[in-house]
Amino acid sequence: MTSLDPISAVNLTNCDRELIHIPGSVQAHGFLLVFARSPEDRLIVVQASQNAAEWLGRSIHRILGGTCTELFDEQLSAELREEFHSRPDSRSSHYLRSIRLASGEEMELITHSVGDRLAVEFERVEERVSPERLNKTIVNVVAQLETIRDIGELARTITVEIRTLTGFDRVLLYSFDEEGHGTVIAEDNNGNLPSMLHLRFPATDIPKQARHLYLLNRIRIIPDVNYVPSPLLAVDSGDEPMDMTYCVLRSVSPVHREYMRNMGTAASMSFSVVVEGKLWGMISCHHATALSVPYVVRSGCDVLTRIVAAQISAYDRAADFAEAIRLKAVERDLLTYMTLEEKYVDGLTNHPDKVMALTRAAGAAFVLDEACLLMGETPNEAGVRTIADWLRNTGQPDLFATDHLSPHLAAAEGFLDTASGLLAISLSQVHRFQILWFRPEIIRTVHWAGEPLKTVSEVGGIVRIDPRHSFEGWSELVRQRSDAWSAVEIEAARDFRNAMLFIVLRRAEELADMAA
Ligand code: BLA
Repeated sequence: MTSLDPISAVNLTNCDRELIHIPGSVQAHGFLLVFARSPEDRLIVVQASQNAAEWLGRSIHRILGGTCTELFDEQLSAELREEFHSRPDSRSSHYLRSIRLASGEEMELITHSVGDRLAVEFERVEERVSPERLNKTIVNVVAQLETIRDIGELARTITVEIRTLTGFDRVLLYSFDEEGHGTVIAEDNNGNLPSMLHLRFPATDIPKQARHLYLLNRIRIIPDVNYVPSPLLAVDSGDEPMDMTYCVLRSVSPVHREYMRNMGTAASMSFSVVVEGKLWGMISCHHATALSVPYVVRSGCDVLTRIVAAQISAYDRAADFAEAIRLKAVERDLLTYMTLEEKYVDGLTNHPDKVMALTRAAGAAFVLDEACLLMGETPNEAGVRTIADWLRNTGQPDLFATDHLSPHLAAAEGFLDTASGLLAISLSQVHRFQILWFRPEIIRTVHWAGEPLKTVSEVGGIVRIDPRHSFEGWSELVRQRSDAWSAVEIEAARDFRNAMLFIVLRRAEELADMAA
């Protein structure tokens, strides 16, 4: 069996390498059987978690290599054979039904297939939930959607509904920024665990491979962080341990278990909020003591999460669309002014407010061969020239955008109050014609949950990775950055550049015609 010891990993990059999809063990609230089909269409157990022996009351040696009918009745064996036929390589788990073991224990069966194998997970049933209650919550959320107008309100609603449905102490909606850092944007909490609202968590708290896995399998449950993992055993010692991406019982990374204990949470459950194919955020539920939630309730929460994701996508699109239309009108006005003037540049310089409005900038500058025209809040002429020369002389693209200019150009540290952010277009490599838009520095205070970078520690020359111990608030001032340019604003600059190229070219042709 594969055994990985993530605690001895060396740095935060290695943290991304832990093979969390093949932990080689399961959590203790159930057991796993992996079946292959014999040529006679019999189901043979090729891998099993060791704890199957206790649940089934027979030795693991009699389970491994045995057939389905030796373990279960004919009806269940037939149903599992049918699963094999109807869901080849299913890539998502599927609820079959509940059964009662010989011990009298009730288990829910969840299946999925990977390649030519069928994984059957047996999960202990702790609680029955009435379909009416589930139905009521879903109908309630959908009804509220009609009146909810923004992400904040939507986020608050979903955390309240999921907490009511599941009984967790704390439910958070956690959204990721471009760099993968997360902010808690909504919370519903009964007071047993501290509030995390508005706190920020570093991207390293959920490493890359975990984010990838959470895109494939959108529900993660850890009913009791203090469980004893049960190893997965195979009939054939050369067999690869099962890929558990789609397993509900997949054993948890030891680093993450330590993290949960440091956080004071004994149970957790997460749902991935996937917007336009990307992990936009997570709904994260915590409990101070062990807590399990039945499969049907988890599926209900998953449906709610998908509704929320679709709604977020709709809000984003509607907002982008409205902004794009607004900027298109500004662009149209500018182009009209240009065509009305004999010297088209006058059409722009006579309307500085419109030029700045095109990208929602605080200042702008035109650099045309020797001329330099400034409008709004900009660096002085020498400063603008320094920036424009740097763009031109270092081969920057014809469209350049940053909300953090100083790491690109050290001299920009002298103009933070006007040019922490820069959006620039260049029209021609031959004649110099650049338009630069500027945004000032916005100093922001970011409230982290604990100091973010203290995850690698060295004790007696041994470097080890620590999930954070401290979740006490810790503030950081973010400097030298402006408000970010949105994709719509950057597109407006690109469209404007294309339209201007067309006008400039037409003017040149007209002049040539007149001269001929
Ligand atoms: C997984 N980390 C996770 C998960 C969450 C977080 C939500 C998903 C599993 C779950 O639901 O418990 C992090 N949980 C948070 C955050 C909040 C929260 C930020 O509630 C905010 C309120 N973690 C580390 C370091 C490593 C690490 C340093 O801090 C690696 C060295 C790893 N986190 C880690 C791994 C997983 C994880 C490997 C995947 C666990 C798994 O699915 O097996």
